[in-house]
Amino acid sequence: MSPAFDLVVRRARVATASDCFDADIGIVAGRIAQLGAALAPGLREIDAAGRVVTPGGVDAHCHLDQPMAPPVRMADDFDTGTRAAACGGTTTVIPFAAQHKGGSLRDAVADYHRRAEGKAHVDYAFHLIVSDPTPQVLASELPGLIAEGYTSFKVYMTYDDLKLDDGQMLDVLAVAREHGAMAMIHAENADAIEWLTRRLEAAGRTAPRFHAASRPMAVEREATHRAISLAELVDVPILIVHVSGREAVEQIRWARGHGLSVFAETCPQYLFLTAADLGLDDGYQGARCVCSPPPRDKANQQVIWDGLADGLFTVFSSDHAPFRYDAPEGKKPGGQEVAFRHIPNGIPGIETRLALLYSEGVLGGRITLERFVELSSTNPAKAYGLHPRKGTIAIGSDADLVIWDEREFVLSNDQLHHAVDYTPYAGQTLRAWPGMTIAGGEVVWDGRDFHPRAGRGRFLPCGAPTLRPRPR
Ligand code: DUC
Ligand code: ZN
Ligand code: ZN
Repeated sequence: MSPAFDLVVRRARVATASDCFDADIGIVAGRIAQLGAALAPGLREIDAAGRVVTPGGVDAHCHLDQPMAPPVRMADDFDTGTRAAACGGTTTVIPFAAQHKGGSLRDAVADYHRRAEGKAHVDYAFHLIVSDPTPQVLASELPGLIAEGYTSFKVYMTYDDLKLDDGQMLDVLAVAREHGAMAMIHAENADAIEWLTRRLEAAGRTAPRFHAASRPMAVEREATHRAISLAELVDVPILIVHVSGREAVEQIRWARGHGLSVFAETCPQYLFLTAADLGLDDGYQGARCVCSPPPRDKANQQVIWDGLADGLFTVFSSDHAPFRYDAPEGKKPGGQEVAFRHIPNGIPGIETRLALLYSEGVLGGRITLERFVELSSTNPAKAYGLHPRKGTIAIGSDADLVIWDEREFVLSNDQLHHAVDYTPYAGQTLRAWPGMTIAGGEVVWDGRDFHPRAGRGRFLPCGAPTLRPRPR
């Protein structure tokens, strides 16, 4: 008799967003076919030996091979980026197909498919970035793409080449409402940043550490409140991405208190880094941690932890934006140590996201295991229309699983699989790491080695968001 399953993961301590229970997991054709005690034999058997097994992570905010203005280039493409994702326990990524001002959104999507095709090691979907909402984009391209499975898009309130004004924001939010898409908002006030940056530059303050001074919390707070107000006018849910600290958190709590559907995302840099990581003097090393919004201080880290624990945050993403430090296409554009306004924004984190949150959040006693799963896998899958195929351990879901090894070690960049020459978290003591990652029923990471199969990762068209606002 042939085995009942292709693979059985035995003696798992299964964790979902709602429960933890002991079970064997039977897998057939890349999907979970059965959960139960003493399942029939599989062609292959893996003994979890009572270790925690979570759904594979869904990293709903990462940037891979996103076109940049030369000489700057992202270090990770779909090969190295999804390799790193898999080794860190993430089995679904959602990077961004970005429209250029003056360009077509459809062309951006076609170009991004070419960049991903045949390279991804884990499944992927695309968010759109809308930077030029022309009448054609609003009336035709965006609604058409939403209907085809690109059901979320990001808009920026800062960055000259991406930012929308308030009228344009209202226009795209109206499209999100009419066609049931999720709007993700980068909330920082562009004019205020420009004004502060010019003042700093006039005073000769151009070292990386002044990046933080050019984007204080008031800049994020004002834009967060404005985004909330614009969404209220249109009567549409929004998701504020990469929330960095108290001031934006207070705006989101205010909105929720007024019954508005405002979802929120935060990222590891706001839990583990502070503005001091941008430098205490005028040295250039701090360029490694230049990202926007910038990391704040210890007190704000605590505010973010509180929001993760109490339900304020919906989603925990990496905002992986990979640039090499010592490289002319990276943090030293053209080989130069440049003024902070010219440093490419972003830090790597696709591989370390889950282990950081599991170590300090779950094992540090700050959040429950169920909440860890909800923030890092279930909610992102729901927010972007991939649940229940992704984001849970249930019969019929894709067999994307992480078996956790709980052990203490000090992180260094040589352990990682991205193509970046540093991690901002080097030296951090971690208490767990994925001992195995299974994607679509295949072992992609066994705790020591990565098992590549070109083209394993498939493109996932997304459905409508199924996230529901938390009761007040
Ligand atoms: N900020 C962004 O908005 N995106 C990429 C990286 C960053 O720092
Ligand atoms: Zn952003
Ligand atoms: Zn980003």
